[in-house]
Amino acid sequence: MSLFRRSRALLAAALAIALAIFVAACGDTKNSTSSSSGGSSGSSSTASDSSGKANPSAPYKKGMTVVVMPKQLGNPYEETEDRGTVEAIREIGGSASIKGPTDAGASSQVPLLQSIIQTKPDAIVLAGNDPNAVAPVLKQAISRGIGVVSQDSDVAPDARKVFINQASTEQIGRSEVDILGREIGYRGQVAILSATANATNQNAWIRYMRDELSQPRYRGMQLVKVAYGNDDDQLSFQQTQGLLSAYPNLRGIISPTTVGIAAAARYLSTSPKKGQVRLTGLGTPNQMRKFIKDGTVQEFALWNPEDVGYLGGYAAAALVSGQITGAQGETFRAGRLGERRIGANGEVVLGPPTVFDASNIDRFNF
Ligand code: RAM
Repeated sequence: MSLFRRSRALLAAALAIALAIFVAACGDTKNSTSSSSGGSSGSSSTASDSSGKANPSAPYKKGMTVVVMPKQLGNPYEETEDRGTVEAIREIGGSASIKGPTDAGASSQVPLLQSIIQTKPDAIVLAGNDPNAVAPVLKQAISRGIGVVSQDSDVAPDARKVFINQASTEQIGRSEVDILGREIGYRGQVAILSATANATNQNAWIRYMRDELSQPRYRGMQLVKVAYGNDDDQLSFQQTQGLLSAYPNLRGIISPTTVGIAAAARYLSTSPKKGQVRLTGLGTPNQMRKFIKDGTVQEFALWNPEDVGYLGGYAAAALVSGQITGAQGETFRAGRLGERRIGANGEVVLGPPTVFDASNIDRFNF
């Protein structure tokens, strides 16, 4: 009898422990579920939903909170882009805040992301400064039910659900070389003035630039240097000066960064090499207008940064609401940009870039 009682007591204790473990496990699951889809009326599919099923007609989650992170604060391009994300989230009735580092260094976003995760937003939309440095913290965010979308500059594909690419990576890279080639008659030394050495977007474009330069049409052009201005105005200015003094025969520079091309144009505009050393790349019309007007630059390209961010905002809203999971072929509504489709590797492409020159620059204001 006493043995029986003891066994019952042991059994009860074992059951209590098992129950406690079960409840604790349920508690975790519940927390992560509610932070991603709580309040959603209808769908239970989210970015972290292992069932992977999207419900395109699910309503937007009510009271959605989104954190938008640029590569760095204070860059007019990034500010315009982030404005677009905030606008999209507001349109669907959510709220968005912008948090970012003051420099575009590889790991400058990591501590910020760590503290953002603690506040449990529904989604994080970021332009990555490095594909890998931010990956562990973003994976942690995903595992806690936070929807992660990269825009402008991608992160490792398993550290986000969707990537908003401004235009085809290949088209951007090849067309920059094509523009410069035409301007210098396909002959002479050329250099690239990039952003940081880790930037996913610039590095991807540069890979296509190198490939384009290896085509027979460019055999008279030699790429002598890839310099890095770290998306810092002063450093980009100094790097331009350095390129011109190290390569006196330099014929052209491609700067695939809005910070770099504006700084390089400012340097060239007062240099005796103005007009001789051709400069092209990716710039904002507002920053480049005066250099087009004074003849320092003939042509450069870009997309509308606000639209990149706006598309990123709608992708985040669709992800959080279970309308998409990030799988190829899924579609979502993107406000004034219409319906958009997710391509391979979770990528959504905004559209072709615009080339700006003296004939059209005054039609743009960003
Ligand atoms: C800079 C940033 C940004 C890039 C543009 C073209 O503002 O590096 O990531 O997309 O240039």
